[in-house]
Amino acid sequence: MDGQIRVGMVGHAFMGRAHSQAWHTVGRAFDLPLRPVTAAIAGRNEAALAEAADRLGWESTETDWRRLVERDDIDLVDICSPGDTHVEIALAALAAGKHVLCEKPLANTVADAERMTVAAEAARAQGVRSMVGYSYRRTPALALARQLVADGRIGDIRHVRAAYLQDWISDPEFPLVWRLQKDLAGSGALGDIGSHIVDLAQFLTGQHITGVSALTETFVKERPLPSASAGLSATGGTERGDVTVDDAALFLARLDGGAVATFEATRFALGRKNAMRIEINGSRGSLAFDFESMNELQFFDGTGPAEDAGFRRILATEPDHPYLSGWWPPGHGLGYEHTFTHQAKDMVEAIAAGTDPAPSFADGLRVQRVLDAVERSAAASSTWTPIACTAAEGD
Ligand code: SOE
Repeated sequence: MDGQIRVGMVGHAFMGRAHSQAWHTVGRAFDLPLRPVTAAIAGRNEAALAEAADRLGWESTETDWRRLVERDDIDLVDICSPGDTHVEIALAALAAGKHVLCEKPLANTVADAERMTVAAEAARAQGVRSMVGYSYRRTPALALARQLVADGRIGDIRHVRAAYLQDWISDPEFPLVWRLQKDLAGSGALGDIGSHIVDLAQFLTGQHITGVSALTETFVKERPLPSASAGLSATGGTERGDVTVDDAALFLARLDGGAVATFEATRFALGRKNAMRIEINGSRGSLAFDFESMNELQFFDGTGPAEDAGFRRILATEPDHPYLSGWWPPGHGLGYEHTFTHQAKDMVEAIAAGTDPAPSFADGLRVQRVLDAVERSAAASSTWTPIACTAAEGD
């Protein structure tokens, strides 16, 4: 690769923007063994693609991702397109000997995730590396939390309590974007944001989810189509379409190390913008985190004297904290985009070292199995216990 790693990215919406920022920034923040080059960007609409390439800083464009994957001057394919496209692009890229970074969730189904994992493991034998983009693991405060758990600082894990709360689709007139269509997104809040907290719970505890009991709900059953929502059609009405995904997913889980867990994912929590929260209670202490205060980790050390016990705030901005060597003096803080920069750093370093970056496609498949189990549990009514009330109690 003559000191470079040439990236070809598919997609240029929100994730395309975040990944572009990361590829441009990572070499300025960290000393890397290979210099990332934003060589090509692929998208379907030529005009929008040209504007994105200019704004996001990509050297060339392809209106067909297949040509991007086949180019000899591309070393790594970065998949930032909707979930239904992941499997086909990843399989083609791996077969072409390209390293692959794929946005989350890995796929829209377990079957597709299995195919991607088999292909990734076969390509690995040829030195091809692959990773799935659960970027929140690379928040310094959460990487620190993982270290504290692994070091036994909170003892045996009893509880995991995770919630990912947003509110960007609480307006019933918000259009029927791809994240609200099952054939494109695979699921709703469950796969879009629930996948993050499933991955994090397993990453932070080092334990795997072995079973779930779940319920899901769709609050708004139909929405204006994106094209119609831009204005009224000739008849004065707007075309509308059915929402085919969950608006909220809540589930209980057991982990293989003995912990019990609760998960909640919704995009209807009015006032919560990107409140990805996780708390871990152990036999010797607890950890708590809220992404809306992403530089901070709350730590309760249960081994100290009672009179001055309490949660203390760790400001994860010290040079020794994970990833901080590349950034600013203590207290200056990082943001959402830096988790993607750290993701790019770890991917480039793994490729240069010939090691396997994490989370792997196999890790992504484990998350996919949990998402699938949640949907099957929610569809079954076997564990649901309705409460019958008398007239006197009010129905
Ligand atoms: C929308 O809910 C979204 O953009 C997710 O798709 C991302 O994975 C998350 O990082 C932010 O919110």
